[in-house]
Amino acid sequence: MALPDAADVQVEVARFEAELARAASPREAQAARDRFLGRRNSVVASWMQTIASAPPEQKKQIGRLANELKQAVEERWRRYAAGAEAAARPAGAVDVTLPGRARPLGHRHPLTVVRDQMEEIFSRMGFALVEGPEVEDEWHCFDALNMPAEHPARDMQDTLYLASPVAGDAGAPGDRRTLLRTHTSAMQIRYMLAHTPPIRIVVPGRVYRRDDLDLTHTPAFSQIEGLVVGEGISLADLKGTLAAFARDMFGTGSRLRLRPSFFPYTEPSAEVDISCWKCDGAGCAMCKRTGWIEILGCGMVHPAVFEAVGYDPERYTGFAWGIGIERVAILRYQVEDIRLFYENDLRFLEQFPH
Ligand code: 2NL
Repeated sequence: MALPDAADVQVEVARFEAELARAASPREAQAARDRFLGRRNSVVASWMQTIASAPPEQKKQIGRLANELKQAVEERWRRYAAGAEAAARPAGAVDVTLPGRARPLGHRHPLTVVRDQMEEIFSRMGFALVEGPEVEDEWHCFDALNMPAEHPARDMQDTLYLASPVAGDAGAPGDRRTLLRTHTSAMQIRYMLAHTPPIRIVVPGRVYRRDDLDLTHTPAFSQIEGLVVGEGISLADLKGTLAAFARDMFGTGSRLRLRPSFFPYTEPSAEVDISCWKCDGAGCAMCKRTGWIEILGCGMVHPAVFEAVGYDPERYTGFAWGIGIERVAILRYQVEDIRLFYENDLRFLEQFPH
């Protein structure tokens, strides 16, 4: 074969275009492409072969021309294939072979994960899940919970009062100023007013305190409270219930410790520590070298609370507890600033199992 020169590139490209134009089917077009670009017996391949017999000073030039032809033919082929694909598709038709547009997949907030897990544990133990209003009145939030008018928790310094009273809530005597609930206990009062024992409920939800934002405080946070009322319910039932919860929530090796405390609505009252899940009680940074982590407050329901809802305190006893959801999440995930949970920065939120 004669050695190709620059003019031959134009000639061959024109010939390829003509063959594509003549092709009556995709198969014929592909055959034309193979005649120009194929590994064996194609135009480009035969040009490459001439390099071997060419004079040394021309080898480089022929190689360049072969490459130029190859690229020009490939470019024509890409254009032809795109056009053929578009022509085969009716105007306005959707190309169902296109990959879908990926949508970012959302996930639960870490506080929701913790809350869901606690709800699930208690619901498996037979507790009913109850939710109530965040706007409450002083009677349900304080009076009924053995916190009379002069109780310090009712102070404007601690509680967020609303301007207007809620109209016509029957059954609640006394002062009717409205407020943002400071604990979900107000809902347990509503539940007891509407039901007779036995009662086994957990009440999750957002609660409000008049606090400024800092590392450990927010004016709105969430908790889960529990309430059991029946005949013959004892402190042993309280401890057994919370121990079973701790083993499920924090690991089978969890041990429980009750320290005497005080709440107006329980007597006796206790703070509950669980053995540190990091060092198993040996003492580490997580538990501040004590081996124990304070996790919730609890107690036996105060007789005054039963009187407020019309239960006979001689007949019924019960226990209650309250656990902070943020507190558990902070301890579990070792988060140093509670505000991170509310800023909704995905770089923070995506770090946790969801
Ligand atoms: C805490 C722990 C607690 C309760 C909440 C309660 C509810 C009713 C009656 C009696 Cl209706 N008690 N809830 C009891 C003990 C502790 O919360 O650390 N609170 C500040």
